[in-house]
Amino acid sequence: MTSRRNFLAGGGLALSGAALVTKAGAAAVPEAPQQGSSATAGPLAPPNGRPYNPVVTLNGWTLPWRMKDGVKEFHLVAEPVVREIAPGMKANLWGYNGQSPGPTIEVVEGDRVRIFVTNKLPENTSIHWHGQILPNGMDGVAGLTQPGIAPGKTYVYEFTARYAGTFMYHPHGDEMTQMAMGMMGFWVTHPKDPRQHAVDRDFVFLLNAYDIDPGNYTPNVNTMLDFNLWTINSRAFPGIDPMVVRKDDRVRIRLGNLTMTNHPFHIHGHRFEVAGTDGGWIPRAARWPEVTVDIGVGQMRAIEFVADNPGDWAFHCHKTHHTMNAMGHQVRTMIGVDQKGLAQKINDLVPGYMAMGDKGGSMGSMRMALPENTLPMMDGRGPFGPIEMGGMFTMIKVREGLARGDYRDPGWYRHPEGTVAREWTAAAPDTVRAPGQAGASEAGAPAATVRRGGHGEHGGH
Ligand SMILES: [Cu+2]
Repeated sequence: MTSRRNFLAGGGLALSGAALVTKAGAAAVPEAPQQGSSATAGPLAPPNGRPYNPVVTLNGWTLPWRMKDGVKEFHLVAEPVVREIAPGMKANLWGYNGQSPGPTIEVVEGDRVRIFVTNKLPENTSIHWHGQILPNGMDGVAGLTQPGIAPGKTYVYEFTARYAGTFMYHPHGDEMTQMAMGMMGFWVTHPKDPRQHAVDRDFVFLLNAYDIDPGNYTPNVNTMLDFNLWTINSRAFPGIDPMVVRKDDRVRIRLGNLTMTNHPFHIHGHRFEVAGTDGGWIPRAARWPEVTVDIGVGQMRAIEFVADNPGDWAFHCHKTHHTMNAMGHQVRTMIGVDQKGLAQKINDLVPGYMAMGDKGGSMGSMRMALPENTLPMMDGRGPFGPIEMGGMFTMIKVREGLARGDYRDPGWYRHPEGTVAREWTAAAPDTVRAPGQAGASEAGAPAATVRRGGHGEHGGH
């Protein structure tokens, strides 16, 4: 309980699971708990029902339920929310129960589940339970299996969670708009036997993306591919918490992709196995090792590894534009272009103009005033300077001796003596061409490598 209290200190969880039961026990519709904090809430130990090993939602939380006549009752409220994407930028989104994404729903295989959905949006909505095998009329496709839920109305969905696995929920009503505005959530159905697939730490998050021009607060919902904020649970690094794990913990990370492109997620310092797909768990003998897993549009993946290598390890989408925050994609490449005079002239017309780097875009050398409500392309600071990734990036912090259930940020890794890459200060040897390579001079001296005063210098011949 101590670690859970630590998590919620400063958080905005209005109701605990216990309060939910006592306050709303007699009401027809259970109360809808709200979450205002974007901190990672600790695992929600199940207060009743079958036992399971709870997950941790990165920069999110799990929705409490009440048990009524053997049925798990949840209440989701679709509503406008304000989500801080990262310190310095907020977005007007649509979500559930105070946040986007909505809270994670956790149930156990075989559970009877009843979900009340209240619509506080200005237009019709519905909820599709992505990946669940359920009666057709509970599938949540507006117009096909039910009428849209009109503003102010509450609908109820009821089905049995039949298969253990990793799932999502999202609207199938004006979905282009509603998903671009952040309407989505994670769903985990745990196995009946909590010893099955048991891990020490089980993280979940959704991949999502927004297009919000600097100075604006509302996403452009017509954008199809050229998003400028690639996010994990509607957070961009450095707004994303690290995944803290104890050395030798068995770790699971479950990811769902509700963007309009694929995301190849890459881990540093560890190999993992792809353990679960959209269809459920992969038998042990059929799992395959990877250091990158591609998560296609609309897909879910669960990866597992033993965190046996201490350190602060990057975990990120490998599309290089996806580890940037708000960036313009129409900027011309200026590498190698001398802009000295040009920047001065433009500065006379546009005060504060910064020429794009003629040596590359490394942020260490680029600082400029930002417009209101946007993020620098890369903004995190590490122990060695600016961290040159943003967006869909976070870290896995592997440490010895953490307590079970302790997810507090342990600070930066302290490297053992002699284990950090360092500057080489002794003389470097001359560059030598590979033998037989075209362009090598007859004398065998390097032809393309210009050394001052050496054979290749032009002057004096
Ligand atoms: Cu990506």
